[in-house]
Amino acid sequence: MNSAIIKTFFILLLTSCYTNISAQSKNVLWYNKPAEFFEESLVLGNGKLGATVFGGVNSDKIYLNDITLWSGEPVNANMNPEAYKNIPAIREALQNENYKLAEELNKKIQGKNSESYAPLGTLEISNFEKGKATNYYRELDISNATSKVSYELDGVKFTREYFVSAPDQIMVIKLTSSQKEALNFDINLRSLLKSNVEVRNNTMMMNGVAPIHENAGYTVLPKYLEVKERGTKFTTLLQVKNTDGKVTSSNATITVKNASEVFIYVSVATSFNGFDKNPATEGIDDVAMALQNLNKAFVKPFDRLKENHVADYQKFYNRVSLDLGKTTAPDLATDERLLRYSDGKEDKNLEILYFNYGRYLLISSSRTLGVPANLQGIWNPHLSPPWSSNYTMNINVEENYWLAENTNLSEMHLPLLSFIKNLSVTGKVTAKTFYGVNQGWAAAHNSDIWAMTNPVGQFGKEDPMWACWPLAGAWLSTHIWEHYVFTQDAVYLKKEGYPLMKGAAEFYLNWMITDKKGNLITSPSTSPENQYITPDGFVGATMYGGTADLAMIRECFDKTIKASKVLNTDAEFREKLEKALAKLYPYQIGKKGNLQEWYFDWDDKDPKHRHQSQLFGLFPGNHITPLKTPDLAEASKKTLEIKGDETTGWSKGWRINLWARLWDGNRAYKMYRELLRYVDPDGKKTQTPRRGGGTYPNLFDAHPPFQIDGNFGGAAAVAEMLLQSDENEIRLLPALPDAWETGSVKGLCARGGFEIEMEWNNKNITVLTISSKNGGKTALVYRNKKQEVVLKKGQKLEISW
Ligand code: FUC
Repeated sequence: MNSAIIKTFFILLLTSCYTNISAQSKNVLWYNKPAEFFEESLVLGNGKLGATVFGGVNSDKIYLNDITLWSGEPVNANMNPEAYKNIPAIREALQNENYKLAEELNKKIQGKNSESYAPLGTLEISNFEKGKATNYYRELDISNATSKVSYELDGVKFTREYFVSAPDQIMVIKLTSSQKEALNFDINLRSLLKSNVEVRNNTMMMNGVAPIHENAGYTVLPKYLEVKERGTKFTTLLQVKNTDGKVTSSNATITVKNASEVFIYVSVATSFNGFDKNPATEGIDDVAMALQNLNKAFVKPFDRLKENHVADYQKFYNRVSLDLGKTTAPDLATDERLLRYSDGKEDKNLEILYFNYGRYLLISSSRTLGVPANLQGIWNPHLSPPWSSNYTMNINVEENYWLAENTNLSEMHLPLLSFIKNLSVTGKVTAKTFYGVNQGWAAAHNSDIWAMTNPVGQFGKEDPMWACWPLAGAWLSTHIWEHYVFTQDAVYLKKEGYPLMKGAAEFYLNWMITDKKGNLITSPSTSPENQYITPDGFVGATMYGGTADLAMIRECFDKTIKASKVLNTDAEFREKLEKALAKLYPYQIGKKGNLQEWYFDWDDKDPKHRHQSQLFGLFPGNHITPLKTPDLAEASKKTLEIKGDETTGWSKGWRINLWARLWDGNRAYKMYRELLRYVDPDGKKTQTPRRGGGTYPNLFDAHPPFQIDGNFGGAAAVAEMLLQSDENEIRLLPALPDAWETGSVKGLCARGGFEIEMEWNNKNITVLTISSKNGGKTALVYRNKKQEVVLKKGQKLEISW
């Protein structure tokens, strides 16, 4: 062998080793069989069009979604105009400590339930060659947001590549065969909704309409599919480009024969034209929109579309990178990897993959203004999805956005922020008609694409424990402040953000009443989805002065005060908020040393309940900290101990953040590992099923069922373990677990408009770089050292410790 050949041999050997190493990846989910269940599929999205790829051999199924396709039409916020007249009677019952009566009366403060996120359709590619494939491989590469399938059938290698592009608003699938003219397949489209499919000039068109649906509580009514001339229309267009072979069509099928390379282009549009526009009479022309996107994309070659897509995606994704040092985990398919990890084995890159996957999911599901990522992001195959796949605002929709700012995805926060603006419009009516408050706006437990803000419960039919809760405005207003404080975008704060914050604060200022001791409290009040037991044994939810209400109001007022100072405005209003803050019923520590959830030290019906809203001030709020309020931090810790660690996916995501804020890295890490515990797909029947809160084979969060909030909460928690900040300081590695003793991270954001890059070894920071978006001052805190830094706009500073 001459030396050139030897050199090539070693390069090839090295490359193959490298491929194996990189397969145990921080960026690739891969499998050696097609998905059978939804929770095994791989998802793609451009923040509007979502695709769920199964990658089957004989037949490939791809669920399609459009984030703007929901049942219903603009909400009539004035649906229960006299509900507020019941508030005095509820308050009186509560004042007389008649909780049973208060609970009954609270049902009068209810309106309709939310609308439901609709499944758009299924694209199916059915191969003529049937048989058993060998060398099957399926992957999702989240470093470029592209999925691939390859396999061999009778000695012929088939490949498919899929992506959903944001810049070109198109889904593209490339199919190839290694042997010339071996591609033979049919393409079909179908929908669970009322729809029609036809093919003209080899272009397939599916038109349909989402139902008008008065959801009686997460169930499908028989009337659901009966549509007249109302509801959101949708169009899916599909066109095939081939370099050889033949494309023919019948009524509803496109057939490809004897081709070697084929490209399928899919565009989708709906008539949704904003939360307050009737999608039937004032809607966008969905046919024209889908056609325009298809035509524009179709003339572009695959490689160019892919280049545009990858560049656009990586602009966001590449902002952050995380490394956790040496790992010895073997090269396994992602489902096996997750199983192995669930058995307690080390796999640091899987921990990073989950973090990266959270960022991937947010970039892929949150890019449509006014329409935030819903309970399933954008990926929903069900006609009647769990909890209507709506916006649950007592935790879930907010948790979706916990990673937006700190993992450098500020733009992805905008769909939620613009949605808050919509809520403030219907919320003005809700404030008046349900709560009798003529100032500001209010929002309650659920919402939907129509920005409904009314308390749900189908006008008195459902339990106040979850239906009656008007605190969403307070919670959401803190997202506005977070956006400002991370980006330092004072123009946004002034023009859009602050008026919304002020509106939320005005509502609560006027909603609160004085208790018998002169403190400000809410009444009636509930604590999200939890129930108390009174000393005489009554189990209920309605009471006064719930800790969670007051914690959210504290944050809302505090942040509104800060915003008014930044903008140097509303001094008088600010003073009112300051006075109110000083009068709020203070936190109470219960007999068990816990942070009391109820006004009184009552027992919980379920002491291990998944919600922990009384800890709001610790996270996502920040008025409880181990330094500023050590007693309250200790009581929060006790509360978490009492609750234990076994809980649903989103709840684990929250608790990891809470432990991180208590600076207990090892406990946070323990729970992070539990969040990544393998859960069987919902429909899978095994002898010893693995169920509970955790992670499905496709790394989707298992509540169970699938909810995306746990993915986002878990990813946010990783950032929270590495970096915490407020308006004045940045705390470095505040909750670093022993398992992450060596590592580096780049691109995490801190409040004040800073970005951090750092390396650590043996749990000690070795190098740190801080840069500033807008110029400003902060203090870097690491262990017991504190260092002030002042940076100019765009300045970068390297600091050694
Ligand atoms: C809240 C939670 C449930 C579920 C639902 C979508 O009601 O209590 O666990 O996550 O939202």
